[in-house]
Amino acid sequence: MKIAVLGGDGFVGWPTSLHLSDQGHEIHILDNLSRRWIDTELGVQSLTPMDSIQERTRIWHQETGRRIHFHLIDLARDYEVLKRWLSDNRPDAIIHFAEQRAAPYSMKSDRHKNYTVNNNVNATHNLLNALVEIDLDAHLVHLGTMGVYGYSTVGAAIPEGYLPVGIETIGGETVKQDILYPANPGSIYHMTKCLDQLLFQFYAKNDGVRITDLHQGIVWGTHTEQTRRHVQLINRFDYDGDYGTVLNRFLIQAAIGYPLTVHGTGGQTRAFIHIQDSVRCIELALKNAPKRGDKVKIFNQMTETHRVRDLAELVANMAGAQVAYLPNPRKEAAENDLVVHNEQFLELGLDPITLEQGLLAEVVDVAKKYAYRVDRNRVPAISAWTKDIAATIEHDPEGKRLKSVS
Ligand code: USQ
Repeated sequence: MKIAVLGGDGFVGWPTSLHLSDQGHEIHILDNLSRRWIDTELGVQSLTPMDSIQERTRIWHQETGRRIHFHLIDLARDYEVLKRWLSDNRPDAIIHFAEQRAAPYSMKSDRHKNYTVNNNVNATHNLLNALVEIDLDAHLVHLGTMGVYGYSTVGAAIPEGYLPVGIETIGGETVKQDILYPANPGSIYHMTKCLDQLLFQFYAKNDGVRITDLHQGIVWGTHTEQTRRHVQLINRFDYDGDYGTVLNRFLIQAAIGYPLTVHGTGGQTRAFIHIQDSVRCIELALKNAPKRGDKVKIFNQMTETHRVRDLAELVANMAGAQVAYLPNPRKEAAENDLVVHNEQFLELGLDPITLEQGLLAEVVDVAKKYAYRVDRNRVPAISAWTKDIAATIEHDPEGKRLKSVS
C-alpha cells in the first residue's frame, strides 16, 4: 500500500512509519515538525538524541534499502498544499497523528489553548474536506484517545466507542440506537479529540469516508523492533512536565534519582499500552478497514489499566526510588476505577505486551544512558488546569511541594 503518515516525525508516528516500511509499504511522512519547535519553545529536548527527519530516513535507507519520503506540510494551515499533495499522490491509506497531543501543554495559557484547538481541529477538518473534494477513497486511520470517555466507568465497562441505548418514543415504545459514548474531556487537548469524533461521524455519514478511530491509552516504552536497529533510528523520549507521560516519567525519574512525581493521592486509574503494541494495532487497523458507507470503526487501543500510585510503587521497588505525593496541577478525579472493553484488537490477533520487569528495566537503562541530557528543572509538571490551582502552585515553590516521601 501507499501510506501517508501525517505526523510521522512524532513519538508514535516515527516507529509506525518504520514498522510499516519494514513490511514493504510505500511510506510518505507529512509533518510540519511542530513538535521539534515546541521543544525549542519550552527549552527542553528529547531524552534520547534525535536526528533530523532527513537524517533518520537516510539511515533507514542505509540499513534496509527502503525509502521513507518526507514532505514538509502544515495540515492545519496549508489546505491547498495538502489537497494538491493528496491529489497528486493518491495514497491508499492515511494515518493521522498530526495533532498537538499533550494535555498539560494545551492548558498552559490562553495562547496554548487556542493553538491546540486551531491546530487539531483544522488539521482534521482540512484532511476530511480534501478527501471529499478530490474523490479520494483512502482509509483514514486516526489516533484518538481513551480520554474522550473520561475515566469513570460508573460501574460498567467502557465500550469500544458506541453505547447501545433505548430511547422511549412519544408512543411509549423503546427504540434502540448505538450512540457515541458520551464525551467527557478532561483537558483542552482531550476536547479536540472529542470534536474530531463529530467530524468523523459527519463525514462518514455524509460522504462515505472510510474512517477508523483508535482510542489509545497512555503509551509507555521507547524502543520498537525497528528503532533498535540503529542508534540514529532511536525514538524520541519525553520526560518534561508537559510532554512526558506518567509511566515513562516515573522510569526516567527513577533513573536520575528524582522522587517519583505522583499527583495527589495517585488514585487515578488510566489505560496503558506499550509502544510496540501501539504500532501493531495500527497495522491491524489498516488490514481491517471499514467499507464505504459504514459508520466510523472505533477500537480501544489499550492493553491494561493501572492506578498511578501502584505504578509508582512498582517502579520505586524495582529501581530503588522514592515516591513524592504532590499537589495535583490538574482538575481530575482523585480516585477512579476504570474497566475497558478491548476485545476487537485481541480478536484480530494482538498478543499484548504487559508491564513486566524486563521491559521496565530496559527503559530505565535507556534513561540512565542519556541521563546527562536531562534538565532537572524541567521535570516538575507546572501547567495548572485553573487559575486557582495555578495560584496554589506558584505560592508553593517546587522544593516545598513534596507532601510526603515514602
Ligand atoms: N500524572 C502523575 N504524575 C506525573 C504525570 C502524570 O501523577 O508526573 C498523572 C496525571 O495527573 C494523570 C495521569 O497521571 O492523572 C496520566 O497523565 P499522563 O500525562 O500520563 O497522560 P495524559 O495527560 O492523559 O495524556 C497522555 C498522552 C495523550 C493521550 C493520553 C491517553 O499525552 O496524548 O491521549 O495519554 S489517556 O490518558 O488514556 O487519555
